[in-house]
Amino acid sequence: MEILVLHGPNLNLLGSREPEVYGFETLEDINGRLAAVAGEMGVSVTCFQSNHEGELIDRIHQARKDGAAGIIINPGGFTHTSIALRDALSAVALPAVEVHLSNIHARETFRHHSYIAPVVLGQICGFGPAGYLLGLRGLLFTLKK
Ligand code: CA2
Repeated sequence: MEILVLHGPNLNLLGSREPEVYGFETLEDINGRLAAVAGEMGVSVTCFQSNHEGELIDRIHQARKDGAAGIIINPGGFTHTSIALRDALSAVALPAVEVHLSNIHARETFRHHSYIAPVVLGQICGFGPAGYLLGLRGLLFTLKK
């Protein structure tokens, strides 16, 4: 079983800036651990990061054709702005989980609202990189039900 993992804008900077908010791990570290844990759980992950809304949307459209069973997405700043990303997730209709490293509800008020949350199975935030592993568990729990 194949799971698509999408990382939105600026997440390529992880590990290099703002460690007090986002920690010291790089995106490569996160993807590596996720792939290892996915392997132990008998599934595989394909990870993709983009700073461009359209590229993320294209990957979501492609997910079904690529045989993905579900999506884990950290939409980054697009969480709070992108109706287009939400429409893409809604249209492709694959089970999806929204992940954030930080607790967006404990930060600035403009981060409290997510356009994505209503079209995913659930939202995980505030657990740092472990959130992706929790998201994978949640997604697989639903897929294997
Ligand atoms: O907490 C999260 O995972 C966020 O999705 C991260 C986004 C932010 O806009 C969301 O509100 C919450 C920002 C990602 C920026 O990543 C950086 C990483 C290192 C240095 C600077 C930015």
